[in-house]
Amino acid sequence: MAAGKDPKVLVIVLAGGEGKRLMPLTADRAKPAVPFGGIYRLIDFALSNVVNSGYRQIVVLTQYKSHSLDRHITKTWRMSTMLGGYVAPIPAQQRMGKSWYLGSADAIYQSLNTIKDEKPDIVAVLGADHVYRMDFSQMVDQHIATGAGVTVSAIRQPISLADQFGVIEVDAENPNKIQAFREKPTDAIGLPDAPHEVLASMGNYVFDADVLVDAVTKDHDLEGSKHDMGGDIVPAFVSQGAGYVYDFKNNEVDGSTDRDRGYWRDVGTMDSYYDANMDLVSIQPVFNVYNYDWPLYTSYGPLPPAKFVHGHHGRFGEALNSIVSPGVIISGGRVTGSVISPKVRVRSYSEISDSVLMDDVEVGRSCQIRRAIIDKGVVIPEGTNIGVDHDHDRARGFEVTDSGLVVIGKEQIVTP
Ligand code: ADQ
Repeated sequence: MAAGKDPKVLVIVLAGGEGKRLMPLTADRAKPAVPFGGIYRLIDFALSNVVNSGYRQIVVLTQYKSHSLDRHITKTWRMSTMLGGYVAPIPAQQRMGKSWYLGSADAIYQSLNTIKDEKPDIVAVLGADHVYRMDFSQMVDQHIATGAGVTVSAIRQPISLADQFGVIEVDAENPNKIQAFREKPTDAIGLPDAPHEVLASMGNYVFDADVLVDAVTKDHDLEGSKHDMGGDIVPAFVSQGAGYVYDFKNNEVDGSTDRDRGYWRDVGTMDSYYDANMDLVSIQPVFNVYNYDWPLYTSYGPLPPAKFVHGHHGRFGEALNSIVSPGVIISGGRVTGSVISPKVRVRSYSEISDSVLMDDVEVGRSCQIRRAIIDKGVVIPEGTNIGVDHDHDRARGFEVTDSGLVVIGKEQIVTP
């Protein structure tokens, strides 16, 4: 579209991902619905960014186990209608044709009616499963100024992770122009000025609306295409010399500090999911959830404040270097370095360290819990140890990752 006019922007959030590597957390919910940081779901970060960027026309394409995702979107984001916009979840099964989406480009193809109805100038296509703050309007401005076919936002990542990302090589003469884009390569080459890093796609794309419609329509009929944004659509633009990169390090968000500027976490694996949670609990967190200039929207129901009380024989209930959500009661137990979600109970003589406890987890007396992720509703009986002896953890059916994290699925039965 031409520069100089205020563009009409439609946002399409891709929220159909299965998130296999986050099992068991994704056993019965889509990855964007995975709880994070106590009171959030992963999709809240993308949607908060969209709303804070000033965009109000938002469709969320869902697919895989979307029940809790739909419920969360409806509960949290219905207020956007009051702001003159909408956040509309569109489940795959209600669309044309018999098949569910093949890939993310097919999801857009099947939803083309939303673009035709809305008649935007620009469509921003965003992933739904990263933790970050970003003002998308800066990327849209660059897209319009360069006249790109597609603009892809990018950030440097360690080369060891190259096979998890779309890896971008830029033109030496024009660092905004993408010379090569390879989806999840196993033989990536490091950057000239940083051999241990690559420039990774963040999975966010900006297109002129008519250009996107044309691209996914052509791709639909293309033999051999996997109908994937990163695997097929973006490389097609790059091969025509029309792919541009937006460097995330140039993004400025209201209220961000030196510490959390440029923060972006892919939480695709259990370790990265855990690390991103731990980024919230240090004394000076690398990701600052207390930035009220760029609020993070969510909802967790009408809950009372968290409470810390004496437990058995006057034992202190306490938490340190931790995030403690509403509705939590810590009576006589001790929590350190942990993320504690709504309505968790911790009882006397129990010690929880470096862990993520999701909603409604109940910890009985005298338990030891270390480096664990415990999904919703798990009841931990008196005297249980978790993360203390990994053989014992495995024997009880808990997942233990290579790095020694113990993961317990939703409502899984736990024995001491
Ligand atoms: P991946 O995350 O591996 O890589 P993908 O699984 O397609 O790619 O997920 C991208 C987004 O689309 C996620 O938000 C996911 O939930 C959603 N999604 C996937 N399939 C969908 C479908 N059929 N319908 C609706 N939504 C769907 C992508 C890019 C890489 C980039 C990384 C950054 O392909 O190039 O580097 O994101 O994490």
